[in-house]
Formats: sequence, structure tokens, C-alpha cells
Amino acid sequence: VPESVAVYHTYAVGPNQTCSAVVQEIAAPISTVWSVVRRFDNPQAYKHFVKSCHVVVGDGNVGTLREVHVISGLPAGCSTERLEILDDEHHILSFSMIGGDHRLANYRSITTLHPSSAEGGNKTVVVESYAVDTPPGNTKDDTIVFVDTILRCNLQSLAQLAENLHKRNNQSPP
Ligand code: A8S
Repeated sequence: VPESVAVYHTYAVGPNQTCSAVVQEIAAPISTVWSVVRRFDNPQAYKHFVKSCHVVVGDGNVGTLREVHVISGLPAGCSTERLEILDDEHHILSFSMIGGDHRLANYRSITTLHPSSAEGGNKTVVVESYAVDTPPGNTKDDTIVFVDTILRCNLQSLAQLAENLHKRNNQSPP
């Protein structure tokens, strides 16, 4: 396990906060996965709960604000999110939630990509961790189950998308 995983995915949380992480292996090279993850303006490419996303401030660099609207049936409609880290060299993206009508106060997450040669392949391991205030009336466990489920869905569809892009890129011309 690279040292950077421990460094980036460690949180100082208060008594009313909770943190967790999910990990996903993807059968595509890190450059392909990163080309999807780095697009802070286009989360709907792989986050299927997102109905629409508009950049309200910025140009895709640190400090950019996006307004995300999610599909109906969720306990929220929208979220305003700020890009905190975009490191193209080390493949690190971090954002925080600074507004919206959801219950995830002070949510911040970090996503890091790591090359993996498991089974001789040109693969990527994605680690996404977060910290958030435990919403009033919820337990820490409820909160982790809720957020982990969303992140797991997102990373599974990220895997599907990146693997398809990779296959398409590798098709030999007719
Ligand atoms: C992300 C992570 C999360 C998104 C949550 C946790 C959210 O978009 C959804 C439901 C909610 O209740 C909160 O990387 C919120 O997007 C799907 C609207 C913020």
C-alpha cells in the first residue's frame, strides 16, 4: 500500500463526525480512469444519481463551484460543491459540499488513483474516502451505510465506463 494512501485518507474527525472509505479495482489504465475522474464539471458521466450539473464559478481548477441536481427518490435535490484538490501528476481529486438541501453537512472527500499490476494487468485501484457530520437523528452507522452505498454505486459505474473506454481505445482498426 503506497504511503500516500495513508496520508490522504486520514481524517481528524470530531465526536459528531464520521468517516469511511471505499475501494474499487478497475481493469483499465490509470490515464483512462483519471480522464473521467478529473472532470469536475461532468460528474454525471459516471455518477448515475446526478441528473444535471452546472459550473457556477471557475474553469475546472481548484476553487471551481458546481451545482449538482440529483434524480428524484433521494432525500435531497441539490448540492453545491467546491473543488479542493486537482492533482494531475499524482491523480488526486478532492471536493467539499458547501451548500444544498441535503443532510451531509461538512462533507469532504478525497479520491486517489493507484496503478496496479494485479494479474499482470494494466489496472487501477481507486480509493475514495470522506468525512461528514453525523446528521442529527442518525447514527454513525446509518450515515456510513448511506454514503458508502452511494460511493460504491459511483465507483462501480466508473469501472464500467473506464473499462469500456479502454476496450474501445484498444480495438484494432478494420
Ligand atoms: C458524491 C457523493 C455523495 C453524493 C450525495 C455522497 C448526493 O449527491 C446524493 C444523495 C444525497 O442525499 C446527498 O461523490 C447528495 O457525489 C446522491 C445530493 C449530496
